[in-house]
Amino acid sequence: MSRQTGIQRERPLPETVSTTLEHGIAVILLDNPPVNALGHNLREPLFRALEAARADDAVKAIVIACAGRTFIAGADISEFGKPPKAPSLPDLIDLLESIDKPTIAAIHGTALGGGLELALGCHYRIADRSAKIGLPEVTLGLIPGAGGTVRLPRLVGPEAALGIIVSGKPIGMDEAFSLGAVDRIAEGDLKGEAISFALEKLAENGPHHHIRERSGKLQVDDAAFEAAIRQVARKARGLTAPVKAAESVRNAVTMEFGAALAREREIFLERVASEESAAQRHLFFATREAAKTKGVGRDIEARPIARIGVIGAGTMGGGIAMALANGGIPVTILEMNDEALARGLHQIDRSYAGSVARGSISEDEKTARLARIQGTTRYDALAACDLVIEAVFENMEVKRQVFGALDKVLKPGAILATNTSYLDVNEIAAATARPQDMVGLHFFSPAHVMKLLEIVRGDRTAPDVLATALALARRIGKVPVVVGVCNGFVGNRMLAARRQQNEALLLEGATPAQVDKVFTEFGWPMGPFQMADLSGLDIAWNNRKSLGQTAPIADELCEAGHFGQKSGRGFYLYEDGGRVPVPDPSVQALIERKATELGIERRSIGADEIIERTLYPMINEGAHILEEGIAARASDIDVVWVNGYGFPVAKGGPMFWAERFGPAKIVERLEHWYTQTGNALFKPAPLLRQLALTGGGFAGLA
Ligand code: T1G
Repeated sequence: MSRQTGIQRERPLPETVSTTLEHGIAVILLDNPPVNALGHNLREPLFRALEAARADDAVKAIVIACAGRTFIAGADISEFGKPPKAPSLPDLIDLLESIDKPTIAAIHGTALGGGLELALGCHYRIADRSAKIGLPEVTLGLIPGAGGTVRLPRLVGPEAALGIIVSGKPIGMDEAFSLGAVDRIAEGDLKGEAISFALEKLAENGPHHHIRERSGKLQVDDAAFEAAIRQVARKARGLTAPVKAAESVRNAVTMEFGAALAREREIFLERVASEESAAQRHLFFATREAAKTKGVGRDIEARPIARIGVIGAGTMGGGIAMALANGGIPVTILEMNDEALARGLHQIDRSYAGSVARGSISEDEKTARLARIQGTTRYDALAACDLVIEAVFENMEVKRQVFGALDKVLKPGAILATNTSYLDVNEIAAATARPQDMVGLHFFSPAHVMKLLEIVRGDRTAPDVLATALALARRIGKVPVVVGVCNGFVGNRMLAARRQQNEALLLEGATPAQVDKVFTEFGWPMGPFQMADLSGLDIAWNNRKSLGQTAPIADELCEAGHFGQKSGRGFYLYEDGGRVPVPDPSVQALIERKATELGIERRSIGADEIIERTLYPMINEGAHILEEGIAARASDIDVVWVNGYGFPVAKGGPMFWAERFGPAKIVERLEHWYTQTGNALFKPAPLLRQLALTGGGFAGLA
């Protein structure tokens, strides 16, 4: 530390930046694997390299390029929330904009977040045809913090910039080039073409304009632009970042460049400090950690998967077949008879027709996906499959029969998977002579939409079977979490804990609509009763019956054939086959009658009590799941709940949310409700007690 300057001087950083001079062009190469994140270890040497290139008369132009699989994938997310180190990214871009020599960003892989912002600090951008560019900050609860919301509107126009920024989705080169975000598409050697491009620009003899000097594209149709911004708020589902990002894009249009930039930075720093962004940053890393599982290192090779069989063309089987076909995988779907098969294939066709009608896929894409799905009623038609996923009725005997039959027809090395949502995978595996080739692949309804895939590791599941399941999840765009065998695995086991209290709350005085309102205000897309109606009350009913458990209200609804949306009534009424839940007076009467029969006095119940009696038992069950090693990390539980059950991303998942106020508070409230209700559900898990005593947290457990 030099006392005069007060700037921290640390031990020399590994060389992540090197400069070569070719034909008077300084090529500054960044090399900070795995994704050239702009951490301090890259910013500092890059700053020095740019200063040197600016000062060096031999340098006529500058190309910034990256080694490895991608251009800069953004700021280093792991640095957020820590004390900032100079130079910052805005410092770097200010330096870039102080350089009059042509500066060119040579983009391959992805230029995301701060990586694109740095490229926007250059005069020009050249990119590989396969490259993608984007500003995904909103997916981290942030907004671009180094000029993205101010420079991109000047380059591509405010409307296009707004779309790119609030969606957080990267765009490809055709779109980027047509918008003017990149100046040239490289068809071969990117670095070579970037140098030729620089020489071309030099030959044009300037001037070279930085984006900050360009305002030609800032004209907007005010009414249309304001309408687009209002639409952002409607679509944000309560998340703050997209709304703030839209506000910052508007500033780029209405304010002077410097003022808009300063305001963007203020909003960015507010977002960095927010709980919402902390939660979403937690989920970024948690999702990547969840894909790592003990005993399945990079050295374990996945088995090749060219064709997949699906058994059952019902709601789950059909959705799974679509998820696979959407991922480019040929599928053979088996049903017991032609009629059931025709019904299943018709449902798939209807679903794709709906996507075409909504414009989410083209007619050609529909045809291509349908062409990948073949139907059969014969088991031997599955003989060529590398993997078969069973999605039949949730009954152990039926499952064992199916796997017994599969064991006879499938080739050696084929993988057998069950989509059971709670049954014992080891018991199913025992129905075959190859339990090592058995795994649970638990999809969530609708399977072609929901992101989560619970990969259930049986006692005998081979490591390469797990590696294959993880690779398959990536291939079809699912978020995998590897879990152990227990009833309901991670998600449904915790859901059962919440569901048990749901009924108790209704009997003691709450209404389905009141409970659901508390949940939607908490940030869930829908409440537990509406969700139960959507997924079908009969699934949980069959599970309860198989476990000898009861739920007085839901059981009576099911006995009456009221299974939820699919039968037009459940906890709510759904008129004319619609999806809008309408409170049903007969359900309220049923609840009150049951309460009387059970001698339960009804009273008014507040929102805090609803939250404590539903989410705390879930967290408690989560602690038991960690104790038993069913989940490897608390963050895995968060990934399950956010991607499979709609737990609000702004809260980061149940275990991350619990961490905000700590195990001690949870234990204290659990004990309160245990005293009140005598229900073992509220008995604090030993792990929770231990953390409450030691002051530790879930994050430190892994
Ligand atoms: N910071 C830190 N680590 C990162 C990172 C980042 N930006 N991006 C990836 N990693 C790590 C990741 O955790 C994993 O680590 C490894 O790299 C490989 O990633 C000021 C505010 C680029 C599309 O949001 O979307 O810039 O698990 O498994 O599937 O305005 O990574 O191996 O230990 O995901 O090939 C904005 C985030 C930041 C992009 C590659 N940028 N990254 O996907 O690999 S905010 C982003 C991605 C910002 C400025 C602001 C993807 C990828 P590990 P991976 P992949």
